[in-house]
Formats: sequence, structure tokens, C-alpha cells
Amino acid sequence: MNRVIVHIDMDAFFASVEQLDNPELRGRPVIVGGNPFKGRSVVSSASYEARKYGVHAAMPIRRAYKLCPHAVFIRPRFARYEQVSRQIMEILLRFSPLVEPASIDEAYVDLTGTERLFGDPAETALRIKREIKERTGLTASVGVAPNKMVAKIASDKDKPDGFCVVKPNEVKDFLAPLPVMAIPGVGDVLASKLKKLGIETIGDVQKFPREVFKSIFGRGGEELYDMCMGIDNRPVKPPKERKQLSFERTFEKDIKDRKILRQKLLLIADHIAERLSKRELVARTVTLKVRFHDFSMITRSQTLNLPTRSHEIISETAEKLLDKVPRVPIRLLGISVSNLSPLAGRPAEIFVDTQRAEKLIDALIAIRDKYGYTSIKRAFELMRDKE
Ligand code: DCP
Ligand code: CA
Ligand code: CA
Repeated sequence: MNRVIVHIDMDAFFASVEQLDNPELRGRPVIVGGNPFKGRSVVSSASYEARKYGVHAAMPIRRAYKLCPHAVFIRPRFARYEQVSRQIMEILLRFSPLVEPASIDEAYVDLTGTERLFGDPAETALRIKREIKERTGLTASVGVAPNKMVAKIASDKDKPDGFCVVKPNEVKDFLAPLPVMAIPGVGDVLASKLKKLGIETIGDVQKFPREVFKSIFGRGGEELYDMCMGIDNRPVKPPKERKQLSFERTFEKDIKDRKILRQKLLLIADHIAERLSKRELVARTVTLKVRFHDFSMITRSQTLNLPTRSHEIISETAEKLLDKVPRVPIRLLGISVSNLSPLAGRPAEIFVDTQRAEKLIDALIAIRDKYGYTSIKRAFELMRDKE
């Protein structure tokens, strides 16, 4: 059976996010990377306006400055790019459960068998592209093909804002004119070896009978040959579900004061709740980890009646577990949550209180994404900062 695989790759991702957040940058050359006057950093992302001047990713930023001195140079804001990346992955998951993020700005989606639900898969891929644009304001380049390798090559073909569909019976002809380097894993070394045999394009490889190619290049050659024929059976693999999330803190000085220890737990719980919230997960088991002044360690767990992502419930549970721990100086405190499940599948009879706490964490995340992690703190932290 033929599969329908979509590959999505965002255009000039970091630079486009900067242009999105700052309208003054739109239509102008934007280069995201390190400081052009200090150190020897490289270009992370160049807007298409900057590429006209020959600027591209991985180029030394000083060279980029020489080529395009009037570009706007910007330091990367990874938290923001990750936020947009999550937003894109969420959009994709509405079209298929089989979504495999391949990097911060690209993913594979398996649309095989969605015809009855969404109609023609190529139309669905176009809808995905439009929805990314509508919901994020950013353009993606999209490739549709019977497998991952061809879909990826197709998404790159008409960049930026590209859309390229390769039907099963077109795969061989689509690949034929491309240089062998278009095949993943073929680098300069192999390419120059092939060139000595008169092989420059994928079409040149296709002309060989499989057995002949195999006898020249051995087992690896067989794989290369299959790829050149457009054969790639790798499945789209959604990321493995996490079994647990944990966070711990080692203190500069051992702490015995229970009030301070409870505050530490609250901060750790905040952090865990934030991560649960970002991943849209809830947890049912809370485990407290304590390392004492003498380096001995214990863990204590409790399983809740209902799954939660509330920092209050997590910290309260951890505090109760801490109450049962000997009252000696403590070196390290940690919380881990396990028994994780997706937020969407959670039973509806959740307490109103929990929802309030969860909304607070969501607001916290929004503020921190926008203004930085330390822009908002617990009151007792501010008191301590003053001291
Ligand atoms: N990236 C980086 N350093 C690199 C390559 C990439 O930091 N050497 C980051 C910045 C990019 C993002 O990853 O915005 C995605 O990488 P891509 O290779 O997909 O490049 P772009 O999205 O910037 O451009 P294109 O439109 O060519 O995909
Ligand atoms: Ca990209
Ligand atoms: Ca990419």
C-alpha cells in the first residue's frame, strides 16, 4: 500500500520569528546569530532578504557582516523559538497522531488512511500549510511523497513558501535530475568517488542494474541504490512518551529549617508544573527525593486519586512526604512526577481549585516566555533577593 508522508520545514525559521515579533524587521535582511564584532560565532538563520547577499546559515557572522552590513543582527531567543515550534507541532497533531518532530522547525506527518476523514491527502497537506500560516503568521515549505526521504527533498524544492507533491509513479523521475548529494548520507567524499565513475545525478545511479551497483559498492551500495530509486521504508515515529519528569536542587549549605525547605519544594514544584503544562501532561505519582548531609539518600512516593499538573498539589504532596523524613540537615531536594498521561484524556470531574492553579502556571509560562525566566518570581524569593 502506498503511504502519504508530509514533510514540513519552516522558512528561515529563527529570522522569520524575529520578523513576526517585530514588524519593523519585515522585508529587511535579518541575521540571527552571535555578535558580529566579538568572538567567532556563525549565522544561525538568515532571512531570505539577507540571502540575496549570499548570507547563509553556518557562515561566520563576520563574513555575513561584510556581505550585508546593513542587515539587522539579532541574538537568538531559543525559548521563543521553542514556543513557536510547540505551536506548530500542536497544529500537526490535529491532522494525524503520527507526527515526528525532526528538529526545532521541521516534522514528518503520516497522512496515510486519512482520506475518509479529511479527503485528498495532498489537499490536507495544503490545509496544514495554510493553517500554520494562519495560526502562527509564519510560512512553511511542505513536501508530500510516499516516503520520508522524498518528502524531505520535496519540501526543500520550492523554498520559501514551497509546496511540492510527488506522486508514487513520479518518484523516480523527480529524483533523477538531482545531484547524488541530495540523498541523505551522501557527502563530498562519496560524491567525488561516484563522480570518478561518471555518476553525478541520481538518474545516473538509476541506470545501473541493482546487482551491478551492489557488486561495486557492497552492502552500503545497495542501500544507496534503493534510496536513489526512491525506496525508503522508515516509518514516521512519534517521540517516545516520557515515563517521568524530575527536577532537583543541591544547596550550597545544608538546610535544616523546615520553612525554607518547604519554600524550596514549592519552587521545584513550580518548575515541574511548568514542564508538565508545556508538554500538556498530567501526573498521578509524586516522588520526593532527599539527600542528607551525610550523602545518604531516600525517596518517598505517593500516588494521587486524580492526575494533576497543579504546582500546589505537587508541592503539598511533596511537603507531606517531607514531614515523614528525619529532621536532619538536608543537602538536596528533588521531586519527580510519574504515571504521566496526556492532559486531553483527563477525566472531567477535576476540582475547580486545580484548574485555578493550572491557569496560574499557564500565565507564568506566558510571561516567562515573553520576558525571560527571572521576570516573575515567588514573593519569598524577592524577599530573599533583597536580603
Ligand atoms: N540553525 C542554527 N544553526 C545552523 C542551522 C540551523 O542555529 N547551522 C537553526 C536556525 C534555523 C533553524 O535551526 O532557523 C532551522 O534550520 P534550517 O536549516 O531549517 O534553516 P532555516 O529555517 O533558517 O532556513 P530554510 O528556509 O532554508 O529552512
Ligand atoms: Ca527551515
Ligand atoms: Ca530545518
